Amino acid sequence: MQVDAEFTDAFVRDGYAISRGLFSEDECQRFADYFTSMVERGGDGWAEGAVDPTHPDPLKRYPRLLQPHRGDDVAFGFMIDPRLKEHLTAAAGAEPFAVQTMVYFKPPGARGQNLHQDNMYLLVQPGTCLAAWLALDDCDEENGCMMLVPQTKDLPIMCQVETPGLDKEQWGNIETPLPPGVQPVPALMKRGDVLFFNGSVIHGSFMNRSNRFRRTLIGHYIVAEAKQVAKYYFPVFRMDGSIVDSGIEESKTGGPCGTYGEDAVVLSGSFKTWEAAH
Ligand SMILES: O=C(O)CCC(=O)C(=O)O
Repeated sequence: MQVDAEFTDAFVRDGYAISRGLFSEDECQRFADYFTSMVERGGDGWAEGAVDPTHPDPLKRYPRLLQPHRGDDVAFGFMIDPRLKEHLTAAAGAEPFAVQTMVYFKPPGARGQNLHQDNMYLLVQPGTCLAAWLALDDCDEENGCMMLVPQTKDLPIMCQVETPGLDKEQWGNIETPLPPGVQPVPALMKRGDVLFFNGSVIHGSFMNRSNRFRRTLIGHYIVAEAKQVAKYYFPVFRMDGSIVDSGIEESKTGGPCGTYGEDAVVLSGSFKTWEAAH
């Protein structure tokens, strides 16, 4: 498959790019039905926490599914889909390795995801991680589409800040601050579009204020030159589905994080890894 030069140019320029209509309506309907049935019958062991069908919080009725590819063929097939492989390879310049799948349901009324950088969790070194975010429903600002922050593709991991009250609309009270003068932009997507972005890009999503679901199937990858990734992401897979059993070690620490100085980002504090915090 030939990857559009416009896609690659946009990814290299911005650290993110959307490939329109990469998956068909039918494929998306099948994924949406398959994973919605999975969570509605209890998550098959992949749900984050117990599924509580009567809970007032929509995210407890429809929690996200984490790492279903570790036992589910549909999720595994998505993760190593050749269309994703081609786009990721074009974007990163070399074929990456696959480490994660996730399904978000984001039903009506669900809170969004705080602004963050994915490499704060994956801790890929050297290089970064990559995400492929497939829209299983049309996404817009009303149902809480992804929000991307321009000019953040080369940032180090930034120190997160407390924002009291954020958890009314998002998952918690801590978020990655925006560079001075820069605002997040909405990623307006149709079902079947795939958003690709690197692990430095600050992104998140706001509340779903519509009466529509906003479901997504996500794959996470690490660049070819990576030598370390956080423990949670093992096993690491090649894009042909085989396991990588040497050459990539566990990242151990959080290390320094950045703050916005007068003219440049200053590396100062240190952040706690997700694994250390849980
Ligand atoms: O789908 C969302 O709202 C957030 C997803 C996200 O932050 C991610 O894939 O890293």
